[in-house]
Amino acid sequence: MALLPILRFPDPRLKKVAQPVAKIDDGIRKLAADMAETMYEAPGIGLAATQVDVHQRLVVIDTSEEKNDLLVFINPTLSRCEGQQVGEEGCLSVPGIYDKVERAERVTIKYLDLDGKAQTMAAEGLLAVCIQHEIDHLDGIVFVDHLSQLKQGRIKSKLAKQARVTA
Ligand code: K1U
Ligand code: ZN
Repeated sequence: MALLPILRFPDPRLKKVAQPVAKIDDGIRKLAADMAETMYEAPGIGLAATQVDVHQRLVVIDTSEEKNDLLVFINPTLSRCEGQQVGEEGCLSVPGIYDKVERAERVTIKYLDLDGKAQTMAAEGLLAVCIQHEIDHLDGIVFVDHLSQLKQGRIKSKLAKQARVTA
């Protein structure tokens, strides 16, 4: 397995729309394993292929306390969204920035698993938020895109300052 570099906002590659995975082969299985290792090491509760500069529709998530419940979603789609929740979000591509985003409270997701089998899952709470956040990444959307222009400007300045200090 390998740790993959994570793109940082406002890298324009985070805006690319990912393409559906055409064939689930050993390359895709290795990508999923490398993404899971990268997510656990970060640490984070989710990671989309877009964030590691692979523009295919693949997401890994683990919102469990024990970090022992890895979910891999290939070609995920939201078939149902219900209710509303507002929660604080972070992003491995926007380090050190957290803000409130409105999301659906409950979602139903359709996807392929690593054996290429079609699956359906219902989720609520943090898992539902994380699923929506990761599918946004596949569509080229970062959580800060949900914030006001004023907040986005402040975040860009803060990240640029951080980058100068660490350079
Ligand atoms: O997509 C990503 O960048 C991962 C992101 C997922 C996410 C977090 C919070 C709300 C919605 C989506 C993260 O994992 S940020 C890091 C984080 O939330 C976390 C890190 C360590 C322990 C627990 C959470
Ligand atoms: Zn993110």
